[in-house]
Amino acid sequence: MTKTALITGITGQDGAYLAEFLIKKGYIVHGMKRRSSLINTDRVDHLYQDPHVEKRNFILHYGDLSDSMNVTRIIQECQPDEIYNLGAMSHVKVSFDVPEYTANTDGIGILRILESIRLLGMVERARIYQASTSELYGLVSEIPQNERTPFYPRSPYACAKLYAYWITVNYRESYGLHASNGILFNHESPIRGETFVSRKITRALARIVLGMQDVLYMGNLSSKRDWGHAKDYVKAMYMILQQEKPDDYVIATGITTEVREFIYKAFSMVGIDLEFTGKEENERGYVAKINDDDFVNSVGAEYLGNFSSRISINPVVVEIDPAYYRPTEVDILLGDPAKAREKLGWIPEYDLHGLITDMVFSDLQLMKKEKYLRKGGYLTLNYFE
Ligand code: NAP
Ligand code: G4F
Repeated sequence: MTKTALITGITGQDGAYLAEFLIKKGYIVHGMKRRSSLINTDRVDHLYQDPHVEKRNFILHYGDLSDSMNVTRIIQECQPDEIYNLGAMSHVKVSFDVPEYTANTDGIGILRILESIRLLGMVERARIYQASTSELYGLVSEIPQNERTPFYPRSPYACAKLYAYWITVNYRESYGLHASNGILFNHESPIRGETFVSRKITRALARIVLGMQDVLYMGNLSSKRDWGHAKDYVKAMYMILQQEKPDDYVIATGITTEVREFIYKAFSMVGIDLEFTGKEENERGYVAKINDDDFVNSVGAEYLGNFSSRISINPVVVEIDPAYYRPTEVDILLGDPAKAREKLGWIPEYDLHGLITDMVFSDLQLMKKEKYLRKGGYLTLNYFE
């Protein structure tokens, strides 16, 4: 029997990888996409099928998690066996700017899905995945964090996700819905949004070595995150919904790394040794050494001369801009994925080195293309914050 899945947030990082993964498994995938003034389906364009094709396995519907009737109608039309609720205003810093919108989408969005399932009499049919987050742990009460660690949210985003977590548990306990939370720690990829820290770093690194940017401006370099690869994490989402009983799972690598260290590792991929001096707002990262062979092999011989001469004048490539600090910070996240390993059999394929390699080389390729287009006189987009 062909299964049908509905993914909210299909145009996002996880939505795109999950759609690809489920289609390979033979699913018919429906996705909710928002209307935007510019087309925003870049991440899923390779899955797009012309609406005139018969028996499509990838179908997009206009929708928004803040619109109850729209959510109910889409579910009624698709009759999904599995619903993955990935749609969210997912940027923690931005949630301080748009707290009410964040609460509506990230908090109440899942309630609209859960209620629709009840109203449509689909309790026995549809399984539901809620994209919960390690941000719930916030001001952590223990290290590492597992499924029993208390929550202490530190942002409007995390507060909204706290409601979403508990309403998912409540509908499971009240009405017997097959509804589960994946408490996912940070996961990144070459298609990560440009303003999350990992992608901001790998994009800036590529631009700096190619001579398109001088300095990377950062916020808090000392916070620590448990970073994995999004490709591994969407597999966990699928595995969670294949379990006979619904439950909640931590998905993480079990290793935590400072933002500063992430930057150091990314630059070392292209033969650049960084050193950091100074404290807090006066901290700077500068190029201490260029390993020419590694630079040439990874970036290209034609870029070495220009980069070396720029660095000889000013070696500083990382500076602090307090505008990127958050009103309340989450200092350390480190997940314990033992339950997922034992019950789901989930084991990630990528480690941090593999993740950073994937991102750095993808952004180098992307920026070389941009540079080439600019040289040819074509307009390219910036994607800055
Ligand atoms: P993302 O790249 O920011 O994608 C978010 C998706 O949600 C996009 O498709 C976005 O549409 C959509 N969306 C935003 N507001 C919406 C609304 N009002 N109605 C319907 N859709 C809406 O996020 P991600 O990294 O893929 O994360 C997926 C989910 O996992 C999110 O819920 C996030 O909070 C959660 N999560 C992420 C991580 C992580 O490290 N990546 C960790 C834990 C949990 P547009 O493309 O139109 O903006
Ligand atoms: O990459 P970030 O913006 O991710 P954050 O805040 O951890 O949230 C992400 O992971 C959560 C899971 O734990 C998801 F639920 C959420 O949706 C999102 O995907 O920031 C990571 C760290 C923070 O401590 C931040 O203060 O990096 C620090 N940071 C330092 N400088 C910066 C910057 N973050 C960003 N975005 N930009 C900076 O310039």
